[in-house]
Formats: sequence, C-alpha cells, structure tokens
Amino acid sequence: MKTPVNIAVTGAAGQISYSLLFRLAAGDFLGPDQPVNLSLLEIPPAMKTLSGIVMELSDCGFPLLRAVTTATEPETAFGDADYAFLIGAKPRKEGMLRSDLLLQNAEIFSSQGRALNAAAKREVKVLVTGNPANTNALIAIHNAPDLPASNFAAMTMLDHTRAVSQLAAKCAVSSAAITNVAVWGNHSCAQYPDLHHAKVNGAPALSLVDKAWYEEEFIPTVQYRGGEVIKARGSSSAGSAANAALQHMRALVLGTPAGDWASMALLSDGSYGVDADLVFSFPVQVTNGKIGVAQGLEINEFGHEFLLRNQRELREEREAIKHLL
Ligand code: NAX
Repeated sequence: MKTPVNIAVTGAAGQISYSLLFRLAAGDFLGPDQPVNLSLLEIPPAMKTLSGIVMELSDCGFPLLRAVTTATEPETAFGDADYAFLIGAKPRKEGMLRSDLLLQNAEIFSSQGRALNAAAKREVKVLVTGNPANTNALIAIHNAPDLPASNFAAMTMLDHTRAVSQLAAKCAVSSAAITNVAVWGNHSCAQYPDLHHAKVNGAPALSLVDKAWYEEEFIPTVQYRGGEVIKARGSSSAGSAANAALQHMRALVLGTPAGDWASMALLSDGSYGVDADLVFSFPVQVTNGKIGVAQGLEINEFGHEFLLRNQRELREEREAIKHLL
C-alpha cells in the first residue's frame, strides 16, 4: 500500500462536497491502492452538519480512508496538503450585486491563498470551484507567492463535460467517441464552448452537425446549463460538479490522453493573446505531470469575438478586487 495522500476540501458540508467526499474516500480519484486522509474545512455554523458527514464517512467503512479531520482555520486544514479542492464560497443572495458577491468571496480566497502558501506542500494541486471561480483563483494565486502559479486552476471541467455530452447526444455516440472539445474563458455565461477542433470518432464534429445547431442551440445550452439545473432541481449542480472536480484532478495526475485535452482555467501565459494576469479557461494538455495550454489552434473571427468578450468580463472582475492582488 502507498503512503496516504492528504486531500483538503473546503465547503465540506455543502452539497458539492457531499458528492465529492464519498468518491474521494472510495478511491475514485487515485485508484484502489491509494489511501487518503481527508481534511475538511468549514465555517463554524456548518460544523454540526459536517460532524454528521464525518459520521457517515466512517459508517461506510471505506478501506482507503485513513483519517478524517475537520477545521475552521484554513491553515490547519491545508497543513501538508497534496491536493486542495476549494469549493466553499458564499452563495449569491437575493438583492446582492455581482460586485458584492465578488468582494465577499474575494476575502475568502485571499485568506485561503495565504494559508496554502504557509501550510500546504510546495507541489500542492489546487482546484478552485467556488464562484466566481476564475477570479477567486487569481486572488488565491496572488496570495500564495511561494507556490508556483501553475499549481492553481479554476474549474471549467463541468462546462467541458456538459459540452462533450451535448455533442455525443446530438451525434448519437458515446461520450468516449468525442475528443478535442474546448471551453475558453470565464466560468460564466460568457464562456465559449468551442467545437471547431472537436472530433467524433476522429471525424471533424462540425462536418457532422449543422452550423445553426452549433451556434444557436449547442453554445447557449452549455452556457446556461447551470441555470437550467437550478430551475429543475431547485439547487445548483452538485453531483456533476463533484464529478468534474474529480476529472480535473485526475487529468492533472494521470495526464490527458495523447492528442486530446481537458478544459481548465489557468493563469494566462499570454497564449492566444489573452492578458497575462487573468485566470482564463483554455484547452490544456498534461504530459508527465507538466501542464500547458494546447498551442497552435486556429481561432476564427467568431471565436475571437468570444475570447475578447471573456477577457473584458474577467478584466472587470479583476478591477473589482484589485486591492486584494
Ligand atoms: P453550498 O452552499 O451547498 O456549500 C458551500 C459550503 O461552503 C457551505 O457549507 C458553507 O458553509 C461553506 N463555506 C462558506 N464560506 C466558507 C469558508 N470561508 N471556508 C470554508 N467553507 C465555507 O454550495 P455548493 O453547491 O456546494 O457550491 C459551492 C460553490 O461551487 C459555489 O460557489 C457554486 O457557485 C460553485 N459552483 C461552481 C461550479 C464550477 O463549475 N466552477 C459548478 C457548480 C457550482 O455552481
């Protein structure tokens, strides 16, 4: 048996974590021979709920689950973390402006960035899921100056799996037949789900579906899927978000399949003309643990407009929280 890995999860009493924790403990992340320690961060009012979840984790008798600890202090929760799932965030309440949401969450991610910087392993992999995820990740990166920025990402993998699934359904194939879908930009309705490079069983996707479906159905369906789930379920995506978080982290550990990529929001290195100090979703390849934006893809006028729109939106978000950078 391997040495246990330390996995920190914030917002551990929330609904995404309620799906994620049991899968982490069952071995869905790193496989059946990798024991895990879970370190769960919550705010004080949620600790009672969290204690019930800890009981449930124990009741499962997961052979791989070595230890479960809880904390209300980020530095305690992130001590020696190998992986950190930053899920906890304040929800948008009625009457709250987007700028208020940005500011309240910005405080959380600056303090968690500092705590990761102080306490986590230097190679810790950090995935920011809590919204507004891209800008929260930017804040965490700036507040963790001793950790490589490439250790951090914001989650656009759910947008990616939504796009893959919509295309697979349209072409009546398994999602395994789909490769090279890309989601660019912000995890918001401005995002650009791009099929220009996508393949279905190796054939160009846009040769199999018509342009009107792509532009008028596919793109808005992926962009607004989160809202549709809320309308139907009464609360936001949880099981699918937990699954996407696992897929993102698995891609970091196992690598992306040869020739394919995952969508991840990373600190831009200027690729495709995107401002260097924005966390922007790109098609990303991971090879032998090295993470990089897939290069050399042609972006047409249609796509370029989307990229610019996302850049504008992310610049505005950055402007609202610039005092925390
Ligand atoms: P919940 O409201 O169910 O859970 C959030 C949990 O975070 C609560 O238990 C709360 O007590 C905790 N929390 C709040 N502040 C905290 C802090 N400072 N430290 C630790 N924990 C704290 O939300 P849930 O449905 O689990 O969603 C979590 C976040 O994911 C939200 O911001 C949501 O908008 C975002 N999402 C992001 C997605 C993505 O693709 N990037 C998709 C799903 C989801 O919408």
